[in-house]
Amino acid sequence: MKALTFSLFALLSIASVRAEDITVKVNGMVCSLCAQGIQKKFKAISSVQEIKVDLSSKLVSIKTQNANDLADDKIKTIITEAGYNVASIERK
Ligand SMILES: [Cu+2]
Repeated sequence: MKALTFSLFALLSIASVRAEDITVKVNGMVCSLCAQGIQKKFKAISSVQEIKVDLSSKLVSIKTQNANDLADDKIKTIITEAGYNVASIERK
């Protein structure tokens, strides 16, 4: 029983420190300047390890250091203040 409890604890610890991939679908991005502006805003956040913007699929891919580093609300605020709209947010 002790061993099981320990394994569960170990698993949970790993889960909480693992990197997270967030895919945000953004409406309104039309050119590379839009993409660069969004990239810049997310690069300024210390927990963001990688940020990629794909204009043709309208997807912004963000990799954070830990799961839950970047809340949906925060993502929506950044995108909305930059002048675009969040269509969906997916995490894995
Ligand atoms: Cu643009």
